[in-house]
Amino acid sequence: MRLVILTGVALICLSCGTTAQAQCPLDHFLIGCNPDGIEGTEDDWILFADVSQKYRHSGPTEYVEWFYPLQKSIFSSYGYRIGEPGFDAFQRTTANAPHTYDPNRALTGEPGLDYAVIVECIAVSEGLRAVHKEYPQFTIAGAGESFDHSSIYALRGDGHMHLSYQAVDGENLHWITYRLYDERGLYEPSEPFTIVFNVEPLAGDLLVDGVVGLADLAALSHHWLRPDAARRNDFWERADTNRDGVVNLLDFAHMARNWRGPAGK
Ligand SMILES: [Ca+2]
Ligand SMILES: [Ca+2]
Repeated sequence: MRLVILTGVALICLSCGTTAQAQCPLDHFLIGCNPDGIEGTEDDWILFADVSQKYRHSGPTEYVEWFYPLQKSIFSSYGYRIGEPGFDAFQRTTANAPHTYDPNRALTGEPGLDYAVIVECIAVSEGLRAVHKEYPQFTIAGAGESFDHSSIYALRGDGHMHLSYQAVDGENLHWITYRLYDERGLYEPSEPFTIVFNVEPLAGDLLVDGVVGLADLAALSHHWLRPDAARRNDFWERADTNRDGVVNLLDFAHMARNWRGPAGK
């Protein structure tokens, strides 16, 4: 049933006009710069992805789960799938597209000319892939693989794009981690951001791989006492384990409980 619903919304989305695509019912990550939204601060030229919609369609009501459940499809290869989240970009010209309109976070200049934002996969679980079914078609299935969002933006005159996430099973933890960088060098790279599928990772498994270890502790220290954990940054990429807005000793305790993985592992 869910596959049918998602296929339906995908068709609705494909039929949207450029300005109406901001109303696309599928989840999208918004590419932008200046994450604090305040001009004249040190993050003005740093890329980021606003992930406010991450896991919006994770259950019967919005934001029920902290992962996307993959649904059995009609395809035998990589048979478990979901058609979101896609990517889009903040823009400064169409004020009646409130989801993407944010002049303070929109990139400056022309995509593909002044900047070239590359979406690079830096980690992906075995048996998961991201597929762009529309032109130009591509598949991301390994660390180091990437696509040029700005060239797609320039090609279509629109940064709105969809991805299909496909896995070989619908039970095990799967993940993909991206970062953004500007091939032209105008903007500085983003921090990594991860999408997880099928099950929620252990609390404290911040560099998601199913085990809580030293790399996760380093990630926690990076976010330590950082304020403003919120949906738009996925609660600092899950460092705020209890989603109370701050990364502190409580979150460390949750991580420590899972240290070196679940009992017996
Ligand atoms: Ca880990
Ligand atoms: Ca917390």
